Amino acid sequence: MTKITSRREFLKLGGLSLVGVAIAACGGAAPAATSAPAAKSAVTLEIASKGEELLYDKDTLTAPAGSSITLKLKNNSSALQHNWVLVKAGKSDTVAADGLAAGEAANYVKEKDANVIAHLAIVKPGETGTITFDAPAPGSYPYICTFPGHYVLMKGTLIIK
Ligand code: CU1
Repeated sequence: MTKITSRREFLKLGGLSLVGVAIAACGGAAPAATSAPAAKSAVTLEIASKGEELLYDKDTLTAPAGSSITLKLKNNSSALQHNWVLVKAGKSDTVAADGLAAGEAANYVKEKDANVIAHLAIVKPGETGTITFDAPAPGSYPYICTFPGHYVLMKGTLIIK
């Protein structure tokens, strides 16, 4: 009787210790997963349209390399629609033309355009659009509004350094 009891006790303890091992394994994995990715510096860039003009209020924006950029575009117009499209150097004309061809349903940006680094959807009058993206490699990148007729005037440069 004593032996059987002790075997039961043994099995109980064994079972409990296995549960303990399983919990310890889970507990050990969780902190590693959360602490693994290096923290990126986050920057917020704010830009707005200039009243009823076809202009952004800033022609230059700057952000550090390796940062996570949150860009906010406030549309200050009461009637005009705008977007914000970050393009690869020297590709503004191409992106604007392709955006025009893509049309309103595509927010005037060609789908999966390899020349586009990041872009907002069309921002309606009085509204604010927000997008978060990883800073591209150090350099200068043009940003443009691809709404029909705006691109020629509505542009600027994002400097990553
Ligand atoms: Cu615009």
